[in-house]
Amino acid sequence: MTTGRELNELMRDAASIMILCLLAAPAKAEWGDGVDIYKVFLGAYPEPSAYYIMLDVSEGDNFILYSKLLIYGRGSGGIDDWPSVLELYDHVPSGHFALIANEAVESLFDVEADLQLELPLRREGGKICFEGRGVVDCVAWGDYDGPADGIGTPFNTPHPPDLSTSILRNRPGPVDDSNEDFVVGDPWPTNIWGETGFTALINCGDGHRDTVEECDDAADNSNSTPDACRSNCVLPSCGDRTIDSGEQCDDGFRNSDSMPDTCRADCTLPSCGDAVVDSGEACDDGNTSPGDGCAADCSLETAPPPMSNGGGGCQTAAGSASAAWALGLAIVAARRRRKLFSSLERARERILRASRMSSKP
Ligand SMILES: [Ca+2]
Ligand SMILES: [Ca+2]
Ligand SMILES: [Ca+2]
Ligand SMILES: [Ca+2]
Repeated sequence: MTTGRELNELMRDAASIMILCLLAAPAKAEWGDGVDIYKVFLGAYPEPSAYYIMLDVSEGDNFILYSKLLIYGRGSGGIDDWPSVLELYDHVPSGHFALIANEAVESLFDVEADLQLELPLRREGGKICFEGRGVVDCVAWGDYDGPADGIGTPFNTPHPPDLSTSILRNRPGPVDDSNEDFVVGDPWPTNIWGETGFTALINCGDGHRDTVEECDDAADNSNSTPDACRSNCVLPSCGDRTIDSGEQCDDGFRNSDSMPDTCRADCTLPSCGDAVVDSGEACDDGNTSPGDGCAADCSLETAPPPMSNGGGGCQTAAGSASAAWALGLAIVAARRRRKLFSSLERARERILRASRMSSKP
């Protein structure tokens, strides 16, 4: 016999199970753990030190408070035998991911991490275990050769996972064998808000020119080799701090058309005639024409060039230059006169003041 109270409890339990089923992905219930390492990312082509771990909270509640991640290296001896410990302190509602990522991931994928990953992960091989409320879930990969309990055969062993791919939970699981429990996955990280990061540059460096890339020469991509495809898969250019063909200099953002003695914005060396007074130049009027007060070699001109005319009474270029020089001289003379006048005025005032004082009784 089922009493009314028992019936109520049964119905409540059934409702709870239904809610859980709605919140959780269907396959997750088979794992039973509640929390799984869902995805591990060990670097991208354009950013080999972009690392993240995604945890999947399939059931239970606000779990990761007081939980931790143990991050191992190769495991076969030395310091790698001792895991780095990352304390987890946040709440993650059921049915969400937690993104534990470093800054390189945040900037590469333009996504916010839920928790900062300050420790590097070892791409060649390693092991990560989640430990919380008695639950342990581990993944190992590559050349990891430490204790096999809980991980069986490391994923992709003995080779490291390819850059720009992830180690992704193979549903349904687990059988506690990393090579069975995980498959090659996509690189995209998702945080607790359900925001998935993306970058068009994810395959820069694979040697294949993807649609968003200007070039891709795989290992030959370089930020320091002249004329090489750059590490972010853009073509070499003036302003990228490497002197390429057709460039005399390249100081990147320091290239300037106003600072003396700097590489110019078009990657030419500073010179006489570039309108900036550089070392060894007394003037630079932006041309290399003589006869305008600043000579072709950027020295000051002190005498007018010879006057001449074209024979028909028209002014020649030399005549124009001569006129320009004469105008310059006239301006200088006027300034000098003004200066002389004001100093004469001041002297006169001083004399007047002195005579007034001396005339006092
Ligand atoms: Ca590419
Ligand atoms: Ca350049
Ligand atoms: Ca100059
Ligand atoms: Ca000149």
